[in-house]
Amino acid sequence: MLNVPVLTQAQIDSFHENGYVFVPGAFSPSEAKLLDTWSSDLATRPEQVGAHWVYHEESLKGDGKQLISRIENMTPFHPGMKELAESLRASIGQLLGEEAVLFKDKVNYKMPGGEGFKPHQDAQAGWETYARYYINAMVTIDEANTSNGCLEVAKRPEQPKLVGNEWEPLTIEQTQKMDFKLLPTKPGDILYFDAYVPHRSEPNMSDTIRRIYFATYNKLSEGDFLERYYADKRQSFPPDIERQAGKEYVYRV
Ligand SMILES: O=C(O)CCC(=O)C(=O)O
Ligand SMILES: [Fe+2]
Repeated sequence: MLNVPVLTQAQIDSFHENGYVFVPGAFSPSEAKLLDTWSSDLATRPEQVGAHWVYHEESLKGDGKQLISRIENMTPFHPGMKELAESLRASIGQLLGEEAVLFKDKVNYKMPGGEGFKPHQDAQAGWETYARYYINAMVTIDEANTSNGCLEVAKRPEQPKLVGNEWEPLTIEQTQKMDFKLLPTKPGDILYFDAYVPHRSEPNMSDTIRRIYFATYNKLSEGDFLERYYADKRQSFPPDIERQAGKEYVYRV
């Protein structure tokens, strides 16, 4: 069983001031080990239509290796991952000031040779079509550091709003005044951040895997969008095994 993290008032206040709050060691080493086991289990399961969604990428190391870049839509298929998403819901509710509901969940595997992420706000990925506001819980599975592409976070606009366009990363002009800070993290650490916090990360050119779990929640009072979100995404950016030959699918944000 995973513990249910509970935030202090100081952590809640800090989140409201900055749009994010970092909670080191929120899960114990033995809980972090469970997340490691569950993510490895998912990565070795056969890929099937109608199960969790697996996306691949070609290694940047030039060896032609096909890597798992991420696995999404896990909670209906994996009781452990469902428990993880559920265990974070209460603390997200503390930050939202009301009951939270899961919007989407994924593990970014960022294997050796895995690509980084261009600077963006998560809400740029079309999220405003569904609810008005979201908070992510980012749980570190493997140590993330400067050599394997840990997250980097910049200050968000005072009011939560988009500073860039939907469906494209932030531009050089939009990021030139931003100060991205490296956030090396350890297994079991949680970063809570809202959908307007600019962030990015470097590719992983090291020899160690860097898996991080991301679960995104919105206010239950705005609606439960998980099924609709994945139904829409299945049309525009389906998992690799559901893709039509000859059709091009482009990852946008
Ligand atoms: O895994 C990372 O380094 C960042 C991922 C991210 O920002 C995203 O998936 O939206
Ligand atoms: Fe992101």
